[in-house]
Amino acid sequence: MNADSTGTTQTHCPYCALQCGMGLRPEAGEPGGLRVVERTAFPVNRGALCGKGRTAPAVLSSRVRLTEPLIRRASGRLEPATWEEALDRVAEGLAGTRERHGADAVGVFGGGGLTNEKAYTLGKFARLVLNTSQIDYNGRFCMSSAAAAGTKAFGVDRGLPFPLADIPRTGCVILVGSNPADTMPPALRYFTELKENGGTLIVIDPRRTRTAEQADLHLAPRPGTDLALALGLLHLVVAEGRTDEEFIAARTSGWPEARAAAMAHWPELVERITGVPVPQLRRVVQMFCDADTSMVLTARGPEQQAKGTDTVGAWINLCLATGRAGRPLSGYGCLTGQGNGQGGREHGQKADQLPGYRMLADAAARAHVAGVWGVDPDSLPAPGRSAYELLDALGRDTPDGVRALLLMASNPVVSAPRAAHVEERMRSLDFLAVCDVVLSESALLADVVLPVTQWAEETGTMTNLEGRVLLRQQAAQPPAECRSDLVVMHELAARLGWDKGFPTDPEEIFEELRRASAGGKADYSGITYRRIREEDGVFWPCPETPAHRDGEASGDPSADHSAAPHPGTPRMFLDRFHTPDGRARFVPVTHRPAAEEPTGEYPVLLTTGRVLAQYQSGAQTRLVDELNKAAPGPFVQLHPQLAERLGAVEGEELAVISRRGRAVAPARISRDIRPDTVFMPFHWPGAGRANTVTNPALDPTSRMPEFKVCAVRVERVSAVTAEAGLSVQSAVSGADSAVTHAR
Ligand SMILES: Nc1nc2c(c(=O)[nH]1)N[C@H]1C(S)=C(S)[C@@H](COP(=O)(O)OP(=O)(O)OC[C@H]3O[C@@H](n4cnc5c(=O)[nH]c(N)nc54)[C@H](O)[C@@H]3O)O[C@H]1N2
Ligand SMILES: Nc1nc2c(c(=O)[nH]1)N[C@H]1C(S)=C(S)[C@@H](COP(=O)(O)OP(=O)(O)OC[C@H]3O[C@@H](n4cnc5c(=O)[nH]c(N)nc54)[C@H](O)[C@@H]3O)O[C@H]1N2
Ligand code: SF4
Ligand SMILES: [Mo]
Repeated sequence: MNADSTGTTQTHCPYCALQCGMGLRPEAGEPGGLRVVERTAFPVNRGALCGKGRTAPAVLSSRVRLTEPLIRRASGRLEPATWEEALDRVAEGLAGTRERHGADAVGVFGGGGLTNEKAYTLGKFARLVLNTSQIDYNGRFCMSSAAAAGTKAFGVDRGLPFPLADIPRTGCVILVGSNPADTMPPALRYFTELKENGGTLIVIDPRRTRTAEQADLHLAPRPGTDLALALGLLHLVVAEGRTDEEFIAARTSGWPEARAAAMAHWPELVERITGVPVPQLRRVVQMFCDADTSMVLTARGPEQQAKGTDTVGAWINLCLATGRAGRPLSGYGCLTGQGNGQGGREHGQKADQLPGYRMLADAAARAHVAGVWGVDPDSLPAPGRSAYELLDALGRDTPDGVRALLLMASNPVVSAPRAAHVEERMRSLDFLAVCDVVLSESALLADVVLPVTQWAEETGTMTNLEGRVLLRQQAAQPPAECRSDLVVMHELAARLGWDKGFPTDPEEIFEELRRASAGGKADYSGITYRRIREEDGVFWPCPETPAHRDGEASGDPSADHSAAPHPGTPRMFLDRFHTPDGRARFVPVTHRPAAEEPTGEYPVLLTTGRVLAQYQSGAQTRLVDELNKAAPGPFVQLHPQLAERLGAVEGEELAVISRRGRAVAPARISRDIRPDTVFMPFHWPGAGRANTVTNPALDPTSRMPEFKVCAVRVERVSAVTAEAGLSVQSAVSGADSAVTHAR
């Protein structure tokens, strides 16, 4: 296949957006028949892997892996079937719904873990074969707020506009709601090197995480108040004369309005809203502005809020006002999450987008992509609903209801907000088809389940959190009855009247993607599989230079071979931003409360997130013994003060109850969290499913749900007393001082 002389294939981890490089070598007796070998030459992780990456081959040979198609029979059970029968059934299910209720009654839900080739093909499949507008994907739950804010301010959304390797060389980094010690362990090195080089690290998180432990300064705001915090910092920047007027005049627009909005956020007011004392706010401004260069990096903490777009906008404003953007070693970046969190949002599985980060509502974009696809631009559907809105519309018996769904690479029964409602919507579908590698909680609801090949069994490109396009290379043979998502789409397209246009060879698809993306914001046209192999990845935008194209494709002697291929763009915005006038745009924003604030009935805040040893809905990592030992199940992290008021002891079952439902998990008592807040990881289904409780309130721009804050009541399962609810109130009133001064 792709192995070198030692039998090792260079590839990448199946999980997060760091996309750590690894080598895989066949070896009998190893889990999955593959030994994981260090790939020290790959610059992002230099050989380091976290436990999830190291154990990933075990999922290849897991006993509970799907190895044959399943169809729900008259018995009501999922039973084995042939591929022919299963594909016929899916084609019938989708086409039948369309005939009865129209094209928009058929929905598609994709995933940010899909390769670029798959994400591209899925978007094309939805728009052409199904002709539906109803496609979106789980990336909406991930980085859509940062994407929206980045697009507003800079004119383009690339998570990090610089390589991770720049981090240790800057002067100060503010890490907002990001816990790389658990979510991207090999990347923690960049922050420890920053400190070794004399730089400072500030972490903003309502919990004292393992990342916060590394910080020179840790701020623990109330969940959902990051917008006020950023505005308060900008107020101080202005008040203390730390703005960079030259930069503002030369490279930005909209400062007066943004400045006026920030000035309404007095430090004392911000202290009241966030619980962060004014001296700490001043200290942040000092550390950030004293450094010659500095960065703000956000992750899901501030982004997964019903005001996530404005919140990220406020942090970007802070960078712009202080001249910390569009300059070497300074800037704003978002640490994207899923394996292809970046590429997955660029090539057309998002409700409003076409490949190359073109917009579906833009006539010129439609014309370009329709040209590549060989169809009439008018035949392309309009933009559709966002992820939660799509899930909420499933099975609805209304003219705009979505009655059949093709689900590829997501497990919303565990990972969507207000999950019991989403599960109920999925159960009421006329037809559900799921492509997965395991029988996930969502696949269990399906009428047809198609078993697909996994990362190490197939080739395709991924774009990591730096915008670096990478090549995952096939290193193993899949089980006989597993097929690639690309084959599934090819076969379904053929059954639905599209003999052409849906190839199964990833490189052939990538060649088409290059053309479709050419001239778009995320321009991949200068990138080839060969270049990625030779250069350890290529950063987009990377347009194809004419001479390069002619010379390569035709060997035409008249072509100008002196022009080198475009080198790719590791660092963006150094000369100009991606807006029409080249200036970054300040966006005026003001603070507003979370969609749910604490009340007498629901006096505590719930926030949710991740633990080191489990990945997302856990569908894959819950199959690995080593990971289950490290993280066996859900828990409720709470402060001793809150535990004492509840009378709760370590390990006892607690119920966390919101207006949407109730989750039960053991108490984990810790001083590392604010007393007014509890934390639950969201990796498990069943009684401990955190998303039973979470709030689907959406950000008006990004349509991101508010995973990071909702109001709850916490009760002991064994001894629910009327008193408990009351005494919790007094526990939370002293919350700010307890967490900010405890250490
Ligand atoms: N082990 C592991 N690693 C992963 C994943 C995984 O599931 N498991 N998933 C991958 C994916 S898809 C993603 S998106 C990334 C996510 O990576 P991160 O964003 O680092 O992960 P989270 O745990 O969701 O949230 C980060 C922190 O935000 C804090 N937080 C909660 N509420 C607030 C708030 O209101 N304000 C602020 N400032 N902080 C808050 C939480 O306490 C948490 O420590 O991780 C990727 N890596
Ligand atoms: N409460 C709360 N909820 C959250 C979050 C939070 O912080 N708090 N975070 C949100 C975020 S950031 C994210 S990204 C989502 C993620 O949540 P999900 O979308 O549920 O993500 P995964 O668990 O990775 O689901 C991927 C599924 O696809 C399968 N799969 C893997 N690779 C492939 C492939 O190549 N093809 C196919 N067909 N299937 C494949 C896996 O086996 C798995 O079943 O969760 C969101 N939910
Ligand atoms: S940090 Fe992310 S990419 Fe790297 S090994 Fe762990 S899960 Fe895989
Ligand atoms: Mo994510």
